[in-house]
Amino acid sequence: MLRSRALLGAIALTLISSPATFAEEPDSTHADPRHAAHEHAAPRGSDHAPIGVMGDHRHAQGEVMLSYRFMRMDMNGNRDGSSRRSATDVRRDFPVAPVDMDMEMHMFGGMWAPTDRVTLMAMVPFVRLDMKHITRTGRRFVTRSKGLGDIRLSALIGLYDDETHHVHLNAGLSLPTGTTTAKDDTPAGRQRLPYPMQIGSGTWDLLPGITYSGRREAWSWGSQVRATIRTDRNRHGYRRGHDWGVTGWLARDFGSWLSGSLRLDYADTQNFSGDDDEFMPAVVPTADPNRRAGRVLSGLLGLNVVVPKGPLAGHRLGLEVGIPLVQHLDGPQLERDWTATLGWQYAF
Ligand SMILES: [Cu+2]
Repeated sequence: MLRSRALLGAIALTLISSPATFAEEPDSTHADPRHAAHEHAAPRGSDHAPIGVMGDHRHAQGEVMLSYRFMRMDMNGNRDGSSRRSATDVRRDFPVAPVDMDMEMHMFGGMWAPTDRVTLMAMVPFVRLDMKHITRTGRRFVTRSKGLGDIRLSALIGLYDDETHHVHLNAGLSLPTGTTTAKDDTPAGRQRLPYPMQIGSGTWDLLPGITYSGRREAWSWGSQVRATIRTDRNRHGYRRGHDWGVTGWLARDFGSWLSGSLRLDYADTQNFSGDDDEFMPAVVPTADPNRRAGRVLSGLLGLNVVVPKGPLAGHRLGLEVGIPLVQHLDGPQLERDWTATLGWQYAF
């Protein structure tokens, strides 16, 4: 833990103290062109990325933004590699097969910009998971877990801004605030639930990324590369897999207050390292640290709305719905079916 903190400190210092790599601000009366545009033109829906993208934009100095997102993911049926596996297939190798999982998250966010170049962001998730299973004897049971997830703190640090293009670094840290000891009743009694039913990672995780966005007339677009790097094993002796992903979007304004978007997202998650020795991976595939990896390419459709006038002027609503186009899982593992994110944002 100490080693991880020292490492994080060193990275943070490097980021803050290397001005040579950052575009110099022209002068103090001339803020970043992105924000200058915001001050003089009415806000547009497409000023922000599709709502499923985090840390896509910065704010002008002194600005605060509050946000709330509701996210849902449905996972139904198993997959091994890129082929589907029925529950009967899975139960040839395991006494218990997972058949369906629903994930819901309420995510509360805050952003604040101490300077035009740097925006700080905090995200606090509350997660609810439930998983349905079937045993070899045909008995069905459901396990549930819920609670505070891993809180994320980030700094978004401007690297380049001009009239059209914007680039910033995402330097984030995930805190081990989510539980790793969620329990529920199973046919074998009350037990610690397997890996995907645990809310937190139990580790301090680095969240590096880089975000690009651009706009020309009614069109806007952007891309973000992101990763989760686990710095250590948790107290049970495992760490979740590192992951990385890349996303790209294209949005078009329909009038000043509505925009629609298309997005592609690729996510690559590795297997876990180590294991929690309370789990028996021969019983159910979700207890196997080597059946967690996967690569998923998703396509997403989104809408962003900004209220143009009236008492709610400036409030934003976003909706984004996605389906996997290609997925390859180290299975058997529950496959992804669809995701949806509905969000609200307000800056002042
Ligand atoms: Cu914001």
